[in-house]
Amino acid sequence: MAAFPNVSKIQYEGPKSKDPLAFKWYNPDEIVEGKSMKEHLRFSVVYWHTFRNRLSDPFGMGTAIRPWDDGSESVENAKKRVRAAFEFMDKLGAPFYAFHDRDVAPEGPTLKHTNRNLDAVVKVLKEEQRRTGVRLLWGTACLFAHPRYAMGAATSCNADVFAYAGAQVKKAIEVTHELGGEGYVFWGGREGYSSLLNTDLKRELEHLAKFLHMAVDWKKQLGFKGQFYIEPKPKEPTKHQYDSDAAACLNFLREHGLKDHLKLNLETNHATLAGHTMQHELEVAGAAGALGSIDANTGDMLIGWDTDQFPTDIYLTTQVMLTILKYGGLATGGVNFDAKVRRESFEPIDLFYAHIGGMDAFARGLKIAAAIRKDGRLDDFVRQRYSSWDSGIGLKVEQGRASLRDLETYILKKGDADPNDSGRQEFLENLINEFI
Ligand code: XLS
Ligand code: NI
Ligand code: NI
Repeated sequence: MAAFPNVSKIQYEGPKSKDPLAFKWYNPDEIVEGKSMKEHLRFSVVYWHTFRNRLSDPFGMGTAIRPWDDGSESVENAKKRVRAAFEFMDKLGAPFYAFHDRDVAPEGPTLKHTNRNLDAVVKVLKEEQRRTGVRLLWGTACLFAHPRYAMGAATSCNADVFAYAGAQVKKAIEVTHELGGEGYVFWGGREGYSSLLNTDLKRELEHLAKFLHMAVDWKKQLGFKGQFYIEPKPKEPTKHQYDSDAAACLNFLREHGLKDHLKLNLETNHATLAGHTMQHELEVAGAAGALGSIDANTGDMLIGWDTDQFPTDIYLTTQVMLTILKYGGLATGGVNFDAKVRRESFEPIDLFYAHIGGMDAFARGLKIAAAIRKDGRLDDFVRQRYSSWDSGIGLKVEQGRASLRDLETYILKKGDADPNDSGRQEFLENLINEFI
């Protein structure tokens, strides 16, 4: 029985279409900057929000209507969910998906049972991947939902919990490898603290580094070639998450000799929770050669949590795509919709509307960003703004050939610095709006 009997394959119909089940902008085979939209954007559907989220909130029970799901934690039900998920992704035309181990298969009484459950469901995932051609963008382990992880996993005060988490991650990497995953994500679910009164921060951070090194070693032994990512987030569920933003993650990776092994998976709503824009986070990662993948969503400025809404703001997607194009695109990563429909949008069809909207918003952002780049005025302006570094004293500094004494000699001779030029922010904002 089909899960979405009234939906057929979503087609591109162009901007004039009034069909809510058609793409207006996402035209998979259309070439932008020498690559198809499909290759640029590498859209991915998340299993947890799309197929496991019942749309409850702290004040009310789930509202989601999901006829294919009997609500039980049985392996049989998990398998039925897989069929529904792949029907959805296939009809949507999303080339990738992402999951946590515990999204796809239920936990059993012991790790051995749990692994057996996972293997049974992975078999079906494999079958469905083969049937539809949908691939795994990345896998991950859920190290935050079970009560054993209340104090964190790799940063737990309890060494047994650390061991359990390690065993779980070992298996999750194996399963990701088996499914041909292009990557594996470490999001520090509860790696952080609620109170420093009971927390040995230094020790916890060292444990986290040990944990990641073990994962890197296991990856090598296994021959898994996928990319590892770390996903920053400043708070929620803990008051202070260790991987708080791109800069903090990069510093941690460098300090512990992990920089070559992990890139960043950046999420829009996490960026804003950290007091940054998504573009800032992307630029920080890009500048460090660590721009890996994105969790595409958006927050609500009036709600202070990770609301994980679908991205629909063209201005935002334009900024994101400008930076992604600037740094050469997403190689192994993708535009992964770590987003959920609102509690009020409880029908199965809403899952389609949400994803189609997000895909169209990113396709538009891509086209606008490419047009801005082709136009060249923005790039020219920035290049011109820094032109004093292209020759003379600027070039000497950049080449590491100048000392403070040289700077003194230079300015004493000159008398004063050349005047600044206007930053022209408003002019540039108007320029961007020409393209939107
Ligand atoms: C939660 C995170 C999570 C990761 C995967 O806020 O975004 O969904 O992406 O564990
Ligand atoms: Ni995420
Ligand atoms: Ni999130």
